[in-house]
Amino acid sequence: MRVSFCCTGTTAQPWLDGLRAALPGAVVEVWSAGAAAADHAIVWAPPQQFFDEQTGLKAIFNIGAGVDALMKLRLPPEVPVVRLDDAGMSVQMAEYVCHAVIRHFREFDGYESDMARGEWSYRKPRLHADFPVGVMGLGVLGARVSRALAQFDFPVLGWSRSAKSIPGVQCFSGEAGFNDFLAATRIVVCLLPLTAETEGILRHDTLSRLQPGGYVINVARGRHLVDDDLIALLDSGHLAGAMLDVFRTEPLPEDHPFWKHPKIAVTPHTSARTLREESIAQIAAKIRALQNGTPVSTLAGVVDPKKGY
Ligand code: NDP
Ligand code: OXD
Repeated sequence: MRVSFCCTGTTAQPWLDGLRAALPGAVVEVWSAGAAAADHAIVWAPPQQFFDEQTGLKAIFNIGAGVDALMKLRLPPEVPVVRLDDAGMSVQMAEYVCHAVIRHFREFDGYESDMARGEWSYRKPRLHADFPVGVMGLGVLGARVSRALAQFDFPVLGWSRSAKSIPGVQCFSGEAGFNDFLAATRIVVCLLPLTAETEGILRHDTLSRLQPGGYVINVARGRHLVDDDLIALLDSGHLAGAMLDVFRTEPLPEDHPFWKHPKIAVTPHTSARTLREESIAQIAAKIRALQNGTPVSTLAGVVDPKKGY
């Protein structure tokens, strides 16, 4: 069995060492133009040439949860794409989002500014009931984040394509549920995949339906958000702030207004990182299962090409 590794921006050697240890007997190598045909591909942002040349693949493993960049390429038809299914990301995402929500709710950003000025001053306690948090996307990450937020007594709402039932979370679904979801939300968290349906979903007409004093946390993809609409709603006072981890262009260009906006906090696409050991263990287990004849449809994380995630 041959496994081809083609992950842009990733230091290959530790992955190769881990994959070789987890798949004894397999030839695991970094792809280069003209390489021998592989059975399985492990990819992140590969060039189109990779798929043009690798015509014998049985499965394509993406070393991230989001497959939006991959789905834009011409992929071999009928070859399953398998994304990371949690692999240690959901706890990181829960930490990030709970931090962002609590930082805003408890006004820790304000206390940091006070501290910088040497000022000892209290803010009035706020009520959880006044800060309902709405999570867009109730998949592997969104479900974990929703449950974590509910532990802190925030009213939690969730929105997904298909109907869900999560204890402690008021669930809405589909277009029919979107308006009610937005109207009941003050802090919105985006954990949707980027698809034709979700691109630009955080825009003026949707964000203006949030409760006054709304707050935006985008941890999914930069193209979910219309940047100028966010700035307009922050400047008009309808939105109180935003914490953003993902951007239309990454790294965020140095002249982008998000860097200096007083109501925006940015982090460098770090809310949930791919963890190498967990990811290798998950991918190797799936490759072994496929080699042993397990039907691909039973594996977690298989992408539906029609839905695009
Ligand atoms: P999942 O596929 O498990 O979950 C996606 C959720 O979005 C599902 O609940 C799905 O609904 C819902 N959804 C999809 N399309 C629509 C739609 N049109 N309307 C309403 N709901 C919709 O993905 P993950 O939870 O694993 O990951 C989510 C995203 O997070 C990734 O695609 C990636 O972009 C981003 N991400 C960001 C990271 C970062 O570091 N910033 C790290 C990892 C991921 P249904 O359940 O009905 O299918
Ligand atoms: C992912 C990411 O999709 O890191 O896994 O953004």
